[in-house]
Amino acid sequence: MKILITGINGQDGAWLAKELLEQGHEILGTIRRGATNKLGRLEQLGIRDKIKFIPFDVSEFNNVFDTLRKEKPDQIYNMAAQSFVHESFHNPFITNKINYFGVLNILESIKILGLDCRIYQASSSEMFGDVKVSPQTEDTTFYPMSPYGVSKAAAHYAVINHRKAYGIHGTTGILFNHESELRGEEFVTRKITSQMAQLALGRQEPISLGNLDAKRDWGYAPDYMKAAIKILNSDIPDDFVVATNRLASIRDFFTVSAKVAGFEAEFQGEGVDEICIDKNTGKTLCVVNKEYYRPSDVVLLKGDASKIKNNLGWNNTIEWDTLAVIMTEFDLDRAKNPANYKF
Ligand code: G4F
Repeated sequence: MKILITGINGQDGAWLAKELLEQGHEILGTIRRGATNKLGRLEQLGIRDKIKFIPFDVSEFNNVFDTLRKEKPDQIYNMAAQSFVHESFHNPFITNKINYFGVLNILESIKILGLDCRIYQASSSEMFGDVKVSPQTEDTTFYPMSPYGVSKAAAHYAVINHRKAYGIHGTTGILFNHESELRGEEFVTRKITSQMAQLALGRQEPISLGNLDAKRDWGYAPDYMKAAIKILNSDIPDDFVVATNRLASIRDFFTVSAKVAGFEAEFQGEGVDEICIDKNTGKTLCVVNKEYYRPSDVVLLKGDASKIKNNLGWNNTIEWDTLAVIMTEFDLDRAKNPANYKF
């Protein structure tokens, strides 16, 4: 099958491409013009040379329309996004242009061209926002708490609307936070594990973090990309929550990562005065910095993935504590042997 992945150079695009290549598919990957120097994740996975790259901006209708008319893919995974929630408060218009208008461009192109093409949209648990019930399911009401959450909710409904109005095979995966060794270092898990590795190698400057009280349901990105493939290949187009149904705080994740790096984390103080020290040496591992607070934050997210488990036979293999170990071990080795790593 000919499969087009937008945002192929991100964490999810890279893991997804690897899985689909292993299944024998032809992969086209769109990247923004001038971003050819940002293919480190694909190099790290050893798949860069197996992908046909198309310079493309998902927010430009003409780019999308011309590409789909020329390539006529059988399937599209829309992984292109401005995916950093904090950044969306500073750039709400760009966030919506990419995250909402991007998917609308794809849907409208499929409709106008009359393509027989399935689409998977990367929806997000951030749409649930200020949650009133827990765990969240496909039927839980959205209360987005960020311009990112608003843009993803609009995109989610656009897919559902095109499915119902025009019969397009549009599917969505409402993915809860998913992390891996390929996660960007601006996200809290990878920020912790990459900087924890530096602390283990002797760095003195502590890690600066924001809201330590936030709780998330963290899963493993490769597991979640297997879920995305199951969702798109299901004969009835539908929406599915993908989650582990386990909750941990930023402090919990930090504590496990610190242990792997040889520290015993002890949190002291409150609010902006909170710090974390290594109990054995007194070394300061973390301080709180207001700069990383958001104008409004999501307190907790925990998903119930019963629907995808029961209907499509998906299961996660890794939960947050194992994930913290995998990521910290990867970053410790990367810090010691940087020449072995492309990313
Ligand atoms: O790692 P985060 O930046 O992820 P966030 O905001 O939950 O979003 C991620 O998951 C979504 C799924 O729900 C995706 F749709 C989205 O694209 C992205 O992948 O932050 C997690 C929590 C937040 O509550 C944040 O306030 O960690 C808190 N936090 C505390 N200190 C921090 C920091 N987040 C970051 N990025 N950096 C900090 O220093």
